[in-house]
Amino acid sequence: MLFKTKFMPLAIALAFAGSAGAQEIIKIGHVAPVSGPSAHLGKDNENGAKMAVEELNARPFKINGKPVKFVLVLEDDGGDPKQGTTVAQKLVDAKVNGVIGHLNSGTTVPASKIYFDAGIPQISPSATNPVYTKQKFNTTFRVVANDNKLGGTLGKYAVEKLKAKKIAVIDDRTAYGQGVAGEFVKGAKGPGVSVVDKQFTTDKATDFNAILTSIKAKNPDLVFFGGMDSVGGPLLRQMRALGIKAKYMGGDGVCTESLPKLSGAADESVTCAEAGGVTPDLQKNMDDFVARYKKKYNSDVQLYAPYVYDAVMTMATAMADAKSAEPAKYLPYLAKVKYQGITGPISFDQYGDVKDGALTLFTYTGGKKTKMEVVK
Ligand code: ABU
Repeated sequence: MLFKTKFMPLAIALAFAGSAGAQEIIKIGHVAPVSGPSAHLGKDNENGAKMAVEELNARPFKINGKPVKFVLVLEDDGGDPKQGTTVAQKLVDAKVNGVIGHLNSGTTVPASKIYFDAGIPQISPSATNPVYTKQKFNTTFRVVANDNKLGGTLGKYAVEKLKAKKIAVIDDRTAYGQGVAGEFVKGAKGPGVSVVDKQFTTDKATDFNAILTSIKAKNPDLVFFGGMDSVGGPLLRQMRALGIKAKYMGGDGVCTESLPKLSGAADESVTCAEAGGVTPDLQKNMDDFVARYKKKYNSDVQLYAPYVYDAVMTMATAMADAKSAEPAKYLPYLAKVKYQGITGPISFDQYGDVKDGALTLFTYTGGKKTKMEVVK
């Protein structure tokens, strides 16, 4: 549109119109729980998205030869499935070009139907329940390994490396906790290995005395917990207070920088896994990201901020490949994207799962999360 008036010469009007046309605004929705028990993890995810968008705008990033401006539309799902669908609809109504989120499987899966119906591409940086990408929605992608790999590998590790024989399993009955615990049990097979107790809690529980008393009576040598650190931390604290000396294992939901503070007992007896793996050749890039994050936010990366950062960059790369940020136009390019991220090379299989998803095993030493090994 031209705004030539008697007060504006034609040359200036053309320059004005040209620059206005050049600055396309691309809205990226980001959803995570920034309230509730997992707010510290939601904030971590949000920070990763902000870093990516600031860096893209600073370049500036070009699509079809023109600099574009990315704007984040931030939503809080509180980790609640119902709130998750409400904010998903809000993002659709806001006409976002794509969505990064949600954090929890329990919110990501129901929200994915809303994005699919609207044709909006979604990349989850952290939801690991396999169902998310198995719904025949062409809009669902994730940049982390799923619970088949995560739970299965942890189960094998418990038996083969930690030599666990009597195993107790607790889960929080969420899509994630129940799923990862189930996969752990499938992986924890071996001569003389048995699951001696299975207990359930919720993602809001604070008192585990009853279930831990039952577990203590079975004298397990390893306790696996499927759930997030806000429950897994106090659970570990109460385990130790009750005199349960068993090794403690959890999935990515407990594998956070906050576990020592939340449990007061995170040490070498704890094994957990992140659903991604940074190989030694990429470690420097990751270390640089972690340092930049610390400088900017004056706090440590909790868990998935680097994966969120990579998810945004992957989406932007697909837009550049497609020469368009229109969802229908860049979606096929996202399905075949190749992006070299700080967390590793990102491309997707036929379901939208990251190809060759790795995971990383951690323990805790001196109150710090300590990397043990990357498992491909
Ligand atoms: N993957 C652990 C945290 C998110 C989730 O899947 O619920």
